[in-house]
Amino acid sequence: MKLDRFIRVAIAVVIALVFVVATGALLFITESALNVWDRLRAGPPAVLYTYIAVMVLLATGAVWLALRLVVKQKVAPTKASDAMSRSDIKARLQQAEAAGVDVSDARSELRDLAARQASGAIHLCFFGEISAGKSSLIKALVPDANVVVDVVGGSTEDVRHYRWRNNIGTEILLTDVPGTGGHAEGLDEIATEEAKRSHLVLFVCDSDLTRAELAAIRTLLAFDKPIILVLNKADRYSPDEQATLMQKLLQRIDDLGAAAGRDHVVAVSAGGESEVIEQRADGSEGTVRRERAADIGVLIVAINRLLGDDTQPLDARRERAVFQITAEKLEVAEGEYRLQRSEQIIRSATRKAVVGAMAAVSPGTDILVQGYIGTTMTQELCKIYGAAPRDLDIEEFLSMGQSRVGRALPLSMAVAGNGLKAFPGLGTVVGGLAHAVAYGLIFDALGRSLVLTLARHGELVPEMAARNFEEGISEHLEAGVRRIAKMALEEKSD
Ligand SMILES: Nc1nc2c(ncn2[C@@H]2O[C@H](COP(=O)(O)OP(=O)(O)OP(=O)(O)O)[C@@H](O)[C@H]2O)c(=O)[nH]1
Ligand SMILES: [Mg+2]
Repeated sequence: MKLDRFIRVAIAVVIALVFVVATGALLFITESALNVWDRLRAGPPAVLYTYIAVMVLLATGAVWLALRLVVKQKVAPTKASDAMSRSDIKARLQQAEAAGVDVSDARSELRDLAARQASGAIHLCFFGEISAGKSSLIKALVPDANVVVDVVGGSTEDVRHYRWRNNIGTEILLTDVPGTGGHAEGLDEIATEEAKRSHLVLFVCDSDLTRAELAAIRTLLAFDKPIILVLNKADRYSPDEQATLMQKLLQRIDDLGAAAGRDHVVAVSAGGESEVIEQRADGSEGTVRRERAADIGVLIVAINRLLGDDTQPLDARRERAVFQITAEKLEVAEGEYRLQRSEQIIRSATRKAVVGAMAAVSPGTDILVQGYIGTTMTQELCKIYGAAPRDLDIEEFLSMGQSRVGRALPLSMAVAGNGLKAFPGLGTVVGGLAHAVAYGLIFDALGRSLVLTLARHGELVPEMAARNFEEGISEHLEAGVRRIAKMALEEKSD
């Protein structure tokens, strides 16, 4: 009780003291300020204004410094899905190219678009699962074309264009692409990309839509593609079955948010030939080829309606879709570039850590916090990923990492010692060398866990990066040991 009272009195005394000091300071500052103000007003105005300007500059500088230290600067990443204008995409390409990113894929996409726009042709892409009858439909529209049609799925293996003119003489290119869902690798991507580049997609199916088909339609809609859903092989269904199926298809694409009018879902028969087994008059059996009648009138009407007289809006939509593809390609290239550059940065930091540890007579364990290598590596990696962390965050991350290094060092030493044994002719491993490899391994693991965090979150979240470092350390140590042991031996022999 007595102690409590004593503390209260002490606090009261401190408050009184603070009050006296604060009042004194306030009086002092006010007096000095008024003094200076009076003198300035008495003097020439130029001095007054210069004085004010200097004060404003100093205050701005102080605020800027404080903000830089405390406030996170978040660089908003540009997403490929954001709508982009031609100048946006060109600016992004130039910027990326200047940074050293390989933008050739993205550029060739824009070159292709320019060539297509110059030709003025409208591209209609027949897209769908294998054997749905895409090539057959093209053959029905352009009977003279040399289109490959086969009962065996996967007959179309590349992208081909066929010329067709509609009733008002519009120059149209019908694009046949490989069917999706086949076994050949990479064909689905080729087909999907080509569909995204077209003005209009004729999504061909031959029954109710599967989960994969629904997903494909969703992808195309994300690129703002106008779609006509074509139910082919209608000859295989009775009128009742066909009506039920059409109702279902209309509902499905309505659910997906696509235009689901009568013009957007049509039932057709591509025709073509089929082989049937027939019994001859003498009782023997034989295969004969039968022509199937084509019935694609509704498809032609739907295409003509959708194209309309003015193809300008379709052109604009196609252009935006291609910009989106370009941006996605650029993002992939940027991702590869980042990985490559991060690898270089981590290697260089690791090498410095190895060299530093070998030079030290007895290397300390506080290498992460004291050394500049950790700070520089963190800053450089953040820059590559467009993150601008506060200095405080970098410090926090390194000191959190440091506390984990203490625990990881014995493991790291053991892995390093083991790794060095793999190099013949070394004899008994020198302690200093094992130490150097152990430090190198720690930097390597630190860099890799940081890259993981940056790639996932786009910014340096100290706790998360430190946790990634802790969780991934044993895996990273094992993965890097041969490389870093070799690096240390090279340095030693230099
Ligand atoms: N019954 C019936 N069969 C059809 C119809 N259209 C196409 N077929 C048959 O379906 C099979 C596949 O036709 P394709 O035109 O090669 O199909 P595709 O979609 O181009 O196939 P891939 O190029 O392999 O993806 C062939 O045996 C065609 O004869 C149709 O309207 N009715
Ligand atoms: Mg085909």
